[in-house]
Amino acid sequence: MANKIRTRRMELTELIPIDLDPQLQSIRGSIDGEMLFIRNELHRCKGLRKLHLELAILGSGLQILHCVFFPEPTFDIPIFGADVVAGPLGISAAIVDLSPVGRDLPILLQRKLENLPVRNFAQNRQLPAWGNIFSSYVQFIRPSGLSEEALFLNLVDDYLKILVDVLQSTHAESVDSASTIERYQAQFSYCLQQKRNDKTRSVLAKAFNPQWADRYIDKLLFETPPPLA
Ligand code: BLA
Repeated sequence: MANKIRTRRMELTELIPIDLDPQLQSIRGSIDGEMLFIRNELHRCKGLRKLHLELAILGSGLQILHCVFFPEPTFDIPIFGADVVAGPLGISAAIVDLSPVGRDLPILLQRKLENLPVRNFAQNRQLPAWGNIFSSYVQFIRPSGLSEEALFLNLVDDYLKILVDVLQSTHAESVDSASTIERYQAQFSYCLQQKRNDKTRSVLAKAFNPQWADRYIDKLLFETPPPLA
């Protein structure tokens, strides 16, 4: 999945890496003899202010892929988000969405999503209360077997392709327009809601410590967007 994301990422216009504190690029540790490893990739491109891909191995065989592409608030572009959590018994959670930053997703984008092949998964999972930030096109599942894992991977790739396509035909609006401000606020509340996911915090707090977990979530995973220039 990381390679699929990287391949689509290369199609983006003016993609450049964002400087990241080397201490956060690659994080290694070990607790009770268990290896911990986090690798972060951070970029920006035309229309997206922060593309974050994170791969983590956090003790007890927990493997996580976390990916969020945050748009520039001046662009009418949704937030791409994906998270896959795998334990020793396989993947327990796989989620992907293009989340709205306005009242709804742009019509053109909705049409493209509706034209995708329907994928049915055997086990749909229920979103937690903070998940009201996601669109009606969110897919949150526990994949059953390799064929559903492949199906989910194709779905992620389709969502990314739609994002790349829509970016090519979207132009920046003025920084002080009402819709830019609305999109900024929506992104702000997306970050606040994601921070209410106690599962992320507790895994990081256990692997490192609670203060480290809070700082990591606040400063890297879901840092609120910088003020509009
Ligand atoms: C759930 N996220 C989880 C779970 C863990 C993490 C352990 C529980 C797995 C399960 O219920 O089967 C942990 N996720 C992490 C950690 C990181 C991470 C440690 O990304 C990063 C280091 N979470 C996101 C993003 C989305 C997201 C971008 O970071 C969605 C776009 C969703 N994760 C998400 C949801 C759940 C989850 C909806 C289920 C929460 C619940 O059921 O309460």
